[in-house]
Amino acid sequence: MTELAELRRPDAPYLRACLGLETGHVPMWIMRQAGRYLPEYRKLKESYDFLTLSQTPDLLTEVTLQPLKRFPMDAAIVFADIMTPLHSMGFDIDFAPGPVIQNPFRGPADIEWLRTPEPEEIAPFLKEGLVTLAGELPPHQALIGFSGAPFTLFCYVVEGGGSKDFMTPRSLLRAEPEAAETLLSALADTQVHYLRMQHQAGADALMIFDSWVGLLSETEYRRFAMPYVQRILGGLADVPAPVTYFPFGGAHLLEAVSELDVDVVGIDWRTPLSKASLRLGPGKTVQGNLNPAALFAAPDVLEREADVVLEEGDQAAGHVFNLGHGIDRRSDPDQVARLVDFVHGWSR
Ligand code: 1CP
Repeated sequence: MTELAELRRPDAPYLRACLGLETGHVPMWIMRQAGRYLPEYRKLKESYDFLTLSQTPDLLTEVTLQPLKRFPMDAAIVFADIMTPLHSMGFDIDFAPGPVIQNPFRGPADIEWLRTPEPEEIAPFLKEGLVTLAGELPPHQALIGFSGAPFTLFCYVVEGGGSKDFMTPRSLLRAEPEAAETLLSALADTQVHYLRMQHQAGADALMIFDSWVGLLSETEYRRFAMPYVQRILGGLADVPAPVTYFPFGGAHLLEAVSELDVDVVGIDWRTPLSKASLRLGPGKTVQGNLNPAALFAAPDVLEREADVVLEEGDQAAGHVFNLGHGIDRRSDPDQVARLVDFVHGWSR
């Protein structure tokens, strides 16, 4: 567990809420807050593709700060992707707009070229961007670094891109368990180096996205996903930064998730925060979980739905307000402005 005194920005409400401490207002940020719903992001996309934007220090810094220029968010999340560190493992990845892996991992033969990179080889452009960002953010705004969780990354690099059911990776776990384990371990070790680098460069908090664990039973989760998340957490044990774990679609896994040594658990919109918190047990802050669709509702309906989330979150050890998944690209920025005002003006 991280101590407040070890943090670089001990007064930032987001970081205090992660540790379950009192805050003047409920802190908030929005998953995918830098992205296509913002006209200024779409403008940059006319000149640069996603890889260039996310791999050029000045550009990734600018995009990270775009939402903070519009809205008084309590945290910035660095503009990268969960695929960003995988280039250094030997994967050839494009974006169209989701990730497309030219050389998917399909079995033992691919162990030949798979690499666990040295820490300094992983995304040096991101390190440079984080140093700049940490210098630019005021003390009350926190900087979040992130990675994918091994199982979710495994899904993409075995499938070769996005999928509804990721049947190829789920088959590989059974057909080639040893090769699958080698890949999962290499993914975990690379994320440890990558997350440590992000903290060292200036990230105040770290988040691990496990977007596809909803495909697994609890038994499968405990075998193929959870041990590798634990391997990452073990590798971060001496890093003084709150860690958030987001098992999207994982309501059926919360008892297992409660065993993870993380400060915050992200909850998607399907589970009320009070129920999630009871199942996670004491001492864990919850993050979430307004339905992203609520941003398309009339202002009074949006506020009513946000109020329910705030009341629910008030029953947990700590609450970081967020959407229950990434913001939809058709969302109206004015509705986001309204939401931030409402959350910051809400008092228990
Ligand atoms: O053309 C574009 O604008 C590219 C779209 C895009 C963006 C803006 C991609 C491709 N990635 C990103 C940035 C990104 N990805 C961030 C930035 C920080 C922020 O939140 O503002 C983050 C945190 C991610 C994380 C990410 N990427 C996840 C985990 C969260 C989740 O959504 O569940 C996943 C699964 C990805 C893979 C990915 N990258 C991009 C897309 C479109 C996808 C989904 C692909 C699919 O499954 O079909």
